[in-house]
Amino acid sequence: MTRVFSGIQPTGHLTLGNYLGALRRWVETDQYQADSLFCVVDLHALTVDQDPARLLRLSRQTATLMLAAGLDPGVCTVFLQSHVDEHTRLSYLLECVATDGEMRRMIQYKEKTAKVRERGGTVRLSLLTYPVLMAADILGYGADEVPVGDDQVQHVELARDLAVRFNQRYGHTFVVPRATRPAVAARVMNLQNPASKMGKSDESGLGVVYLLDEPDDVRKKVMRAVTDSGRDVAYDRAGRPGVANLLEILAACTGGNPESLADVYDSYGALKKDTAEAVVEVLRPVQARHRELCADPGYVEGVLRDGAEKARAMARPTVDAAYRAIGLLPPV
Ligand code: AQP
Repeated sequence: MTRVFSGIQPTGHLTLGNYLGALRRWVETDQYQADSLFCVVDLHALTVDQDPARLLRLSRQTATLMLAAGLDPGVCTVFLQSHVDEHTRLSYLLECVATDGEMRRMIQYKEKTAKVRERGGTVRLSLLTYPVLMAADILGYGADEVPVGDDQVQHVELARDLAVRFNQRYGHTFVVPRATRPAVAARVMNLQNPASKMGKSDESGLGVVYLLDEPDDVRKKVMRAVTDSGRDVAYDRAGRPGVANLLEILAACTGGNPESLADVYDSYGALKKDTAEAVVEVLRPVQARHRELCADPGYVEGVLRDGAEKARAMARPTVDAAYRAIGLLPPV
């Protein structure tokens, strides 16, 4: 059976981008068709400054939302990255096959360091090495597929390169994984700035729809989305990114396709109204289930405890094999 691994960072409140680009596929397809693991990658969050109390809250909230979206611990494994030491054990071994040059070429590293420096902060070493930890997340479980949005494809490529290099140097140890992308909404853009991704650590929340936004806030954000000066509705991602983004969101929420939806609308107003309602409807059941789960925190804790135990048992043999291959004695 195909093995799937993917994760979400608890660096902010989950967004519609996380849902349409990742979470929904995990729920609707991956968990049923594959032996799958889904992880709150809390160690990755520490690559930039975090308020500890907020990080704790967001880790819990992210796990709760993953379950609220429909991940079923009866068919998949849900856990926190920091609960399974195998990730960091393997990460160090992979740092010993990765190069400084390939880390510095990562697009997200360049973008995030620029952001940190703009704010006058210092860049943490872990921001540079984070893609190696992500490679360890994936390779430790022998994942064949990693469902991600566009922004993470380069990191999965790195995981492939490291797996191939390690296997060539030390003998076959790792499965070589591949990234899989959603058919639509692989890159949901910020509603106020359609040139940049809708990200959960964006400072202006106006362009970002959060999974826990009230319906009226969703409507306001979508109705105020930046479009362009044209009048007719056309799907042109490069020339008319704002309208294309709305069409993609609508398509992803209704199961349509953005090109044919463009023919249905003759005004931006009508497109925005239908997009807002479609998003509200997609979020409604997730929010209802989230409320139920918040009333039962013991259940979420239990899922994470069992998930970590299962994940540890799955990763341990591969990480021990990597120890032996590279010349270290695995712990007894
Ligand atoms: N806008 C998006 N469109 C489609 N997919 C997206 N993903 C994230 N944003 C979009 C996918 O969601 C999964 C988990 O994302 P993450 O936690 O690794 O990254 P993030 O939400 O982008 O969080 P950051 O890095 O904390 O936020 P920013 O970028 O604001 O700094 C991944 O599969 C990702 O592709």
